[in-house]
Amino acid sequence: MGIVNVTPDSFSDGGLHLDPGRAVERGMEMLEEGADILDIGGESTRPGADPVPAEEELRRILPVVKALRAAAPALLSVDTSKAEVAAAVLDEGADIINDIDAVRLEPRLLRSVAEAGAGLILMHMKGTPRTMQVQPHYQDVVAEVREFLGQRLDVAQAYGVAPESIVLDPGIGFGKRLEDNLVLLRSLDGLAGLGRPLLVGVSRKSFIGKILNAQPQDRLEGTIAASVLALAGGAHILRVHDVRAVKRAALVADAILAGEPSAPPGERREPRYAQ
Ligand code: HH2
Repeated sequence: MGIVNVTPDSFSDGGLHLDPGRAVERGMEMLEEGADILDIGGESTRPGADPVPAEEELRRILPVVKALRAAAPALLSVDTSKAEVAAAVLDEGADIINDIDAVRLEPRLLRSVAEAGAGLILMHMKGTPRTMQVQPHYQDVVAEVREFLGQRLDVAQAYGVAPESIVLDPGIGFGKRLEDNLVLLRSLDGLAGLGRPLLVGVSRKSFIGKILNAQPQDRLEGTIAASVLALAGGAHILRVHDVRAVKRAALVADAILAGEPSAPPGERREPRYAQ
């Protein structure tokens, strides 16, 4: 999954794709690099980020969703927690809603997803982007994340979202200390019992910066290491900025894990969980 942030303030690529033309260009480039899904976002979720009103979020992303829908047969995901935004992008043909809030604030978002027969990503976060890094603390981070995601999975299904449309995400970097992120990445099998595919987003995140003492633009090797280990641990979807590099690493990792080479970039293949 390639990240297209149409924001002025995202932590690693803020402002780069705020112009809709640039965002579409980068999305198309990521598809050529081997992305199977594009995740389009109009609000930064970095720690301490200010919320963006729905109108502004839509102003940023709608032209991008429309243009990519017209130009590309790829799966389009939209990173939003707002029901109004989700309804509007689903009307424009978006395939997936990626909600970092796991639909705690706006459960009516679930009705739109269910009606559209769309995909849904439910992510674990402790608190909100504003508060999440203020002294997060867990007794047992894997158990807490598993319980939270299990509950949100039940709620989504109660609203009529088909279980096979749902992907779960431990929310690396969202209300977690360095050690919590490391434990989660080491223990993805602890979430396998929920029976849904896992998405993992480590790309350029600050836990890598802390280990390497490196700025976001200088975290590629760390991103690749964490992504490959996530794959080996059972992740099905990797959400990344650097599609070309991670895709190539993932193809080699996948071939080792599966015992046979998988399709190179550009050739679509069935997701592993569908086989
Ligand atoms: N991480 C970010 C945003 N959305 N969605 C899911 N499902 N999982 C993630 O790990 C995740 C996410 C943060 O990364 P980025 O989009 O690069 O930064 P920003 O939120 O500052 O735009």
